[in-house]
Amino acid sequence: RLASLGNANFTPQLLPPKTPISSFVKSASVPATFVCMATTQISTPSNNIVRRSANYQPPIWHYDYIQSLTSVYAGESFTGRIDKLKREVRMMFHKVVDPLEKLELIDILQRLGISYQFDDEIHRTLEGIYNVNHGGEILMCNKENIYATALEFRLLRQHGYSVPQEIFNSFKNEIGSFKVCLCDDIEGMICLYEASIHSVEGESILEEARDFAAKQLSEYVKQSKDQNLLAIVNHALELPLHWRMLRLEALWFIDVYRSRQDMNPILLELAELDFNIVQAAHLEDLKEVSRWWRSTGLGEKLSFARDRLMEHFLWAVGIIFQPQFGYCRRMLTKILALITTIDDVYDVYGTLEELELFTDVVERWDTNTMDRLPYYMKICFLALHNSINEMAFDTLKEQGFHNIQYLKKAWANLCKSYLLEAKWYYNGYTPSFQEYIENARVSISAPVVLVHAYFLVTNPLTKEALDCLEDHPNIIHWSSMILRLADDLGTSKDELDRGDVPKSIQCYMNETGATEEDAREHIKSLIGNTWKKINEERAADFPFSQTFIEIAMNLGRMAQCMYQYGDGHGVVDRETKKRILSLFIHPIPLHIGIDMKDQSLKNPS
Ligand code: 0FV
Ligand code: MN
Ligand code: MN
Ligand code: MN
Ligand code: MN
Repeated sequence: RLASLGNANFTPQLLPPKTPISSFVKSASVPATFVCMATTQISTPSNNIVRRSANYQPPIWHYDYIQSLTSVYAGESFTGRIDKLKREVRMMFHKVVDPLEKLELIDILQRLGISYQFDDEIHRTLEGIYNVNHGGEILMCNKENIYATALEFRLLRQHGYSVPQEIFNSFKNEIGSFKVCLCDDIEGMICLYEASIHSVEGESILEEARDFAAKQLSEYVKQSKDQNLLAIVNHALELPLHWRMLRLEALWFIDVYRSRQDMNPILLELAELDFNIVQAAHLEDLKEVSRWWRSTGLGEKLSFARDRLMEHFLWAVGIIFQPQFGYCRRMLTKILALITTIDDVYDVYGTLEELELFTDVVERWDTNTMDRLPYYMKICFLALHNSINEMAFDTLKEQGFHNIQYLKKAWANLCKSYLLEAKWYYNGYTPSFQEYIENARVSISAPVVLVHAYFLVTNPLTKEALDCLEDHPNIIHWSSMILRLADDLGTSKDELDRGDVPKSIQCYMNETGATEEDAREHIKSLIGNTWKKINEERAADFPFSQTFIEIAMNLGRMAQCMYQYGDGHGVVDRETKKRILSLFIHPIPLHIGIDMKDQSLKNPS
């Protein structure tokens, strides 16, 4: 059997190590066509190889351009101002007494993208609210106020507190449906909708709440004249807050917040300034990692592969944006660039025979075995080997722990899953949905990304967490699912057009007879369910840090962002280009007084 069908936590042993394909084919009980076609492919003489092409666009962000980028927000010039603004915000936490106002302050800080500066204050405040309101089953927030209840519910769940869904029961009528009168409160409906996305499987009250709120919001969209509120409602309906890429969301919200009646100029200035300072730090990361990419030569030498350094950096920023994680961001960018290159080797360029060899060399992780590879694969393998070993060296140097075994195993598993897909492709085999997804959640590379990310952000490492990491933890599993399903929604059309294995949509259609449209809806609903599993994991007892859990969630968010309008990773000159410009190239024009270094707090004019 190629894969276990029943157990979702099972990782298939795709190929016994170092088994030649002939013996693999004989020993596996697979359909006869599979065996026969595999043999045909192997005997293809290497001198008349027909290679596919993906016709990827060349990169639009060139090395010289990236190296020329600078920011006036780099360095220490604004430190004094930032510190002053931060002190003001800390004082707000002390001054505000009303619990709802406290919650709103936290919500705004999160949405503006600056809550990472106030972790302690936020934790202390939420702890206090939780103890008062949920310690003894009494809700201090007004039971008639759906807005306040939903806001409190969402913030507490976001921060790992267990708040029961039943707190929404007081908004239902005698026959158990949500009261119709609630729908006049559009802010409340938005809040209820965003709260409902934090459900776990089986929470039917929250499901009802989501459907109810979504329905009211859709009605509102049809008749509203208030353009500002309309934009906010549409934004929520398009993709809920919980699933959104943090930096883009911050940028969007800063804009919304600027024109709000109750805008607090201190919060706005801090958000704008902090955004620009973080952007300057990102630019430094980008320039450094772009020098690495150029030094590998992969972009030029492997012309069939995607040359996407800038886009990989965007992924990395989506996964972790805080300025203090620059090392992690740079290493993740390298990892993503290597993954994409190798993915194209398997999906586009390599012959099955070459792919067998490459997989074997990666499994052995041994440069002595490299000579069997064609030149383009030698370049690829040695770049991989050098880059990953260097990261392992950093961990060894900093923490005294040798992690090569974990890293190389993740890469070997990735390559084995790629190889299995290649075999399916060459044999015209369509797996069942379950069989497909067992392998595809490995082949989407999220386990590689997350295993590396674990080492990049964890210090000190613990044996408990390492054991858990080896054991295919659920959080990695579900994060991989979201990435795979979102990727399939965005990329499978082009993939099938140029020749590739059937992806989740096609496997599902093949198995159930569903139309493509229905299959896509089904995949979207699976993404929603997978988020519920992630919500459950987030509350579970873990040996992993909050940072690591956030990374796993952010990978899912980034996937939904990148594939929101199609293949934002392969196709670079549309939405992705706009996003890159606004995140990395253009600072936010500051709306405050002229002298930034002036220590007085001027209001925006
Ligand atoms: C997706 O490409 C892609 F670029 C991947 C998986 C490599 C980078 C990984 C991350 C950015 C997380 P593609 O659609 O070709 O992937 P599949 O697996 O469908 O071939
Ligand atoms: Mn927290
Ligand atoms: Mn691919
Ligand atoms: Mn692939
Ligand atoms: Mn794909």
